[in-house]
Order: sequence, then C-alpha cells, then structure tokens
Amino acid sequence: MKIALIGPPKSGKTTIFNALTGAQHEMDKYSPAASEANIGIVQVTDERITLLSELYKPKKTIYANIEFHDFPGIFARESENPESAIYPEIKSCEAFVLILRVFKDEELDELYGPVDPLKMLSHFEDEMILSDMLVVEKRIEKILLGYKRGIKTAAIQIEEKALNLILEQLQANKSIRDLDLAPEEDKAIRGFQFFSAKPLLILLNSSESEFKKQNEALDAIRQRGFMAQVIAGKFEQELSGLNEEDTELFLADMGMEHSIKDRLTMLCYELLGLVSFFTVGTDEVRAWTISKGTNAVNAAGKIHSDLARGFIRAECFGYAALIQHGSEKHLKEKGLFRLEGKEYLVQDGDILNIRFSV
Ligand SMILES: Nc1nc2c(ncn2[C@@H]2O[C@H](COP(=O)(O)OP(=O)(O)OP(=O)(O)O)[C@@H](O)[C@H]2O)c(=O)[nH]1
Ligand SMILES: [Mg+2]
Repeated sequence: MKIALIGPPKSGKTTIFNALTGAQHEMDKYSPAASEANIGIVQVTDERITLLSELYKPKKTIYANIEFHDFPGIFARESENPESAIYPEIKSCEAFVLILRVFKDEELDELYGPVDPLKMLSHFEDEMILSDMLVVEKRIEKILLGYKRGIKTAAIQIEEKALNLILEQLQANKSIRDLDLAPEEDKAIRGFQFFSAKPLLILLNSSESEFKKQNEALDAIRQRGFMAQVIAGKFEQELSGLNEEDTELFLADMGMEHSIKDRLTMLCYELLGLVSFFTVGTDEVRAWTISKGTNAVNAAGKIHSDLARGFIRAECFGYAALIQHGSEKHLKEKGLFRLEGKEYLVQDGDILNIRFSV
C-alpha cells in the first residue's frame, strides 16, 4: 500500500513524515524544494496479530504495512509546471494525504499566502482537475487520429467513451472520484492514474496551541465530502524523540489515545475501505490487507497467484471466535470451522487457510 503525502510548499509534510516514520529528514523554512520523495515504511499496529503470534508461536510474525512517500511541495502557483517530472510518481500512489498549513507563520504567509485551508483545498482540486484534463485531451486527440487511420477496436471505443465522460466531469470542475463509471470503463482508464480519481484525506497541520480550534475548518471540509483531521505536526515530531511513557502523557494531554502512526494508519484504512485477514501456523502468522468486499479467490491471490489459480476451498474461522474458544480444536467441535467457496466475501478478522491444487 503506497500513500503519498502531498501539499503546497512548507505545509509541514516532511515534519509529519518524520513523526510518522521516526526519520530525520531536513525540515526547513528556507530550503528549496527537494527533488525527490522521502520514503518510509510503517507497520500497521494490530493487536490481533500480536495475540495470534502468542497463540501459535510462529517462527515469523508479519504485520501489514503502509509505504508513505513524502513529496516536495506542488502546485505552488497557478498552473505552474503542468508536466512536472514528479507527478507520475505521485500518481502511482494509491491514495493521497493532503497536508495543509493552518499553523501561523508570518514569513510563510508572506512567501506562500495567508493561512486559508479551504481556499488551498479548492486550489488543489482545481490543479488536479486541470492536470487530468490535459492528459485526457491529449489522449482523446490521439485516439481520434487513430480512428482516421482505421485503428478503431472495441477496446479503444470503450476507452474513448470513458474519456469523454471524464472530460465532461472535469470541464464541470468536478473530480473523477465523484464520477460513476461502468466497470469496463473504469478498467479502460485505470492506467492513467488520474490525480482527481484518487482517494483523498485532508490533514490540517496546526500548532499545538490552536489544535482544538480547527472545528470550523474541519466541518467545512467534511461538508465538501472529504475525510479530514487535524494534526499538530511539529508537536508530534518532537514527541517522536521522547520515550513511550512521556509520549503517552503528552498525547493524553491533547486528548489523544494513539500515536500519530496508529491514528494515521487507521484513517488511511478507513479512507480506502481496507480490512485485514490473517493466515496462521507454526511457520508464520501474517496480516494481509484487502479492500472490503474482496472475495475468497482474490484474497487467496494476494498470498500467491498459484493459490488463486488452483483455488478449491477456503477453510475459514473468525479471529473473535478463536479468541473466545481458545483453540482451533474447540472451534471444530462447535462447528465454527467453515469451508467457503470462491465467491465468499472475506470479512475483517477472518483467518483463512486456502486449499488449492495446481
Ligand atoms: N509552528 C509550526 N511550524 C511547523 C509545523 N510543521 C512544520 N513547521 C515548520 O515549517 C517549516 C517547513 O516544514 P517542512 O516539514 O519541511 O515542510 P514541507 O511541507 O515538507 O516543505 P516542502 O517539502 O519544502 O514543501 C519548518 O521550519 C517546520 O519547522 C507546525 O505544526 N507548527
Ligand atoms: Mg518536505
């Protein structure tokens, strides 16, 4: 799972990235924009895996993880650099976390404009829409040229239809994520990795003292249909240098239970509609991340393509039932050990063992 931290210049992306990953990249008001992203992998804390590991005592315990990419600031000025080399890399991420500055800083105000998260959000939406529009127009032009040369397959016609629907959406100044495409249309355009099609989480980066005063802005952003949260980036980054006990005290003071890492991974799971299933055994206990509504054969394919290809049945029981009854043996006695077919929709907390033959 690759998630991009994006935002205007100096909104605190690297500060938040450092807090998340424990990295120590330079955070500076005056440094020019970096030329590439910082990348860090964050383990998804899941106490269920910890408990399963205690139960099975496997050689290896593997938690799910998220790869965060901290990009340099983008869209500094109106339509600046529409072909930036970094865009394809940003668009290859599966979701975006847009970090907007709400902490006060006179110098940053002067350089990048006063704090106005709603205006900045609109600016980002506009720029993403514009950037997507350029891609769509170019591609449609090329397709039409192809038509004249007699290149007109069914697949290209589906693509052209989808692109025209998208163009209409973009011209109405709306994001692609709000457009309902038929599955085959969706498939035809997936390769473009459009900016405005990606799930977007908004994080307001606040000073510690103003942290609790962001409700108005949060409500306004949520009313526009986004998930939004406030974060005290610099405070969190400073916390990451403290020991666990002190961190907990400081967090409790701010009314927070979990570390920034846990809060942000939970938000990303929610935003992306993700759930986890588990595989267990004496060799390995492991968490796998899937989208809600994934069927058993596709879940098996996450583990290995052979398991999907030769899928016979999934042996399945729930994590909660296992903890309640103590062992697989007890589950079997109670009839809680199920056999599921290809189309079974895997649930969060399912423990699967795939029977297959290739
Ligand atoms: N007061 C305050 N300053 C912050 C906060 N977060 C970041 N800063 C400061 O803002 C400046 C820029 O922070 P960075 O984390 O480097 O910002 P960035 O978004 O990564 O910047 P670019 O990658 O260059 O776009 C630094 O001087 C930080 O110390 C915050 O929550 N409060
Ligand atoms: Mg940075």
